[in-house]
Amino acid sequence: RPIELIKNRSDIGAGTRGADLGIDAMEIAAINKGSYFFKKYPHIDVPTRNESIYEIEGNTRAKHIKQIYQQCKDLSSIVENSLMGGNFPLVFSGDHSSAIGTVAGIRAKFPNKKLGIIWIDAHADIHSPYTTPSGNMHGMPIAAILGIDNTSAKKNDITPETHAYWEKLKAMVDQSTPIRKEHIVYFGVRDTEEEEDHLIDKLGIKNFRVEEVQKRGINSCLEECQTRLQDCEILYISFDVDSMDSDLVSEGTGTPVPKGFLPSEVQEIINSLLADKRVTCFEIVEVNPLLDKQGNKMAEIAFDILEQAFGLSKTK
Ligand code: DIR
Ligand code: MN
Ligand code: MN
Ligand code: MN
Repeated sequence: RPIELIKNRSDIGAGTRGADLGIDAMEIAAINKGSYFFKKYPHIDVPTRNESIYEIEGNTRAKHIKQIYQQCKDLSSIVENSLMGGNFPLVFSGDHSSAIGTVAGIRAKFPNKKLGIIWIDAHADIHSPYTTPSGNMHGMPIAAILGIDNTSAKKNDITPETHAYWEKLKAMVDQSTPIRKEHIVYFGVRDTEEEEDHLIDKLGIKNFRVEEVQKRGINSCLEECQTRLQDCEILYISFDVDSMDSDLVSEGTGTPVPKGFLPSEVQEIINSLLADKRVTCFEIVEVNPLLDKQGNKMAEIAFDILEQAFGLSKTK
């Protein structure tokens, strides 16, 4: 399938501004390397609603939820159309709340196929407005995708508007063939809150921790991942760059976390996963050049990973 680039420049789901600039930072990294990666493939720009950052936000437990809903809806139809056209959508997003839209688009095109999700991230992103410590919606996509919200662990009061939009966000993801909790696999999650730990435990979601991957070896972990996802007909990979070790990637991301993967480890994981023909869509998120302590290093590292994963062949 031919690769189609989708540029979704939105950062309103993160706590710090600037992840929307990550996409252009990666393109600049490519140009500086003399790579034609971004010229080689067709691209679509998703219109952004970042201007809502100037509005007073009443949804303090789900900041910018109205605009994020619309952003995800637009991204969803663009991903759906890309898949309709027989393409492989390679999605560049700002903050990770976008994944609700991406998965909604995949579900819209393939409502009856069993979907597996591989989430490479320092964070579990399984909060809801009821449990979030920050109100930042990039910490919530997995909960929306699974249609769960852990109201039993509820500690936040939310406004009726937040409630209504949260329900709409969950409903955006077609659940005719429900996405199964055992078909979500984390790699590198190491910075979670208690409510998230409870939920991950309760649902039994597998997390390949950094130390496990390093001790057991990448291949053994990937084999287990394969077994866990063997019933799936299609796969989506979501790559949050904060999965990598913050000390090695110059903190060019909104919520850097130490003790993460080396870029080379992430590369090996992604390359092996992409060899699986069931992979239908890939997304990269959370590159924030404004926070980079070493020029544009995070974007350069992220681009190198993508180029090695996708750049060598015209199709995926
Ligand atoms: C934290 C941080 N769990 C929160 N989450 C991040 O605010 O929900 N997710 N950074 O990407
Ligand atoms: Mn353009
Ligand atoms: Mn994330
Ligand atoms: Mn993260």
